[in-house]
Amino acid sequence: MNLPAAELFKSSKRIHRYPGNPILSAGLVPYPTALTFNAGVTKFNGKYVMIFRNDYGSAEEQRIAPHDTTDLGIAYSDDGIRWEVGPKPVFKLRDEEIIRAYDPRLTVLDGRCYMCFAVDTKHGIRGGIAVTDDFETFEILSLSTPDLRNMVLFPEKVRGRYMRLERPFTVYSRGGTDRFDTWISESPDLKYWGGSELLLAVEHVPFANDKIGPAAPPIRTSRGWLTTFHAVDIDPARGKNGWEPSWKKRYTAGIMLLDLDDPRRIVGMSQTPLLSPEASYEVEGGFRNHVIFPGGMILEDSGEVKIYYGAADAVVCLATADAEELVRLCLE
Ligand code: BMA
Repeated sequence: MNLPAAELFKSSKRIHRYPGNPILSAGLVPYPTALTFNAGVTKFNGKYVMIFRNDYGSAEEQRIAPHDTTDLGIAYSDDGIRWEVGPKPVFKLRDEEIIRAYDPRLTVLDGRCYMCFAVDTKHGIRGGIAVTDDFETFEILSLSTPDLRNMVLFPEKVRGRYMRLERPFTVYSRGGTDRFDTWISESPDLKYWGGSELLLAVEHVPFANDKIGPAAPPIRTSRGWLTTFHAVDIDPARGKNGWEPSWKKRYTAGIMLLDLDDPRRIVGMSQTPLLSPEASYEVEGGFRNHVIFPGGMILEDSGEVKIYYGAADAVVCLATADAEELVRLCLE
């Protein structure tokens, strides 16, 4: 399919932005914050729970100490739309070696809540997995070798194995630039990971020319594991577009369907983005404009899917769709 860019980068008609977006922004947070985005969202013990990335400090402060400015905050909701933010951040990693943890993704598995997150260290970016039962105490189960981030867990074991999608940063072997792909790995215990295989390569996504990677953790449907991914296109002609002097990338959200019994097999993938930056809160006023980054996906009993996404690296937004329609979109 060779669509002109104006057509290729349109959001799908099958997804609807919540009219009250953004659902979470700095103004709702009762402690110092500048940007609240890239949240993991799940349902746990009957409540919606969100853990969001909290970057604080002004543009100038971010430039002076870009890594001393991130922790993770928590918010709860009864309807998945109106959120109440907890009184203080719940997760922060920082020591001699570790600079910060960010971009959480939540998965409830066997009654416990697991959180994948990225960790900037002085020797590379690592992917972490922690588990919590109360959102106060988190036990870290594993930290990957660098460079790896954007890990998401499947909500069930498949053929007795825990599964995750992940995005290594293969810089040397992919030509010295961003050509990053989505991989899949398995584990007997969530600590030791192996059996890794390439799942989706960037060159197979018509709306990416830079890199791709997982977004929100997959959900089970009768036709397969439905999962979003992030896709990045870069245009050297782009310039200042946010807080930074120059930002040339655009982040869209794609969607694909993986085989239920063998998620290493892609059953179908939409050839155009599910969500592409279009709304004002996605294209202006953010830290990096033209960024959409899903971090949470919830399937309701009604068949409605709620997709939570970071917009412009500044706020958390909600979009909804019908699960069956998303499956159809992947299979067309
Ligand atoms: C990636 C990560 C994300 C962010 C995105 C766009 O590299 O840092 O947290 O949303 O860039 O800035």
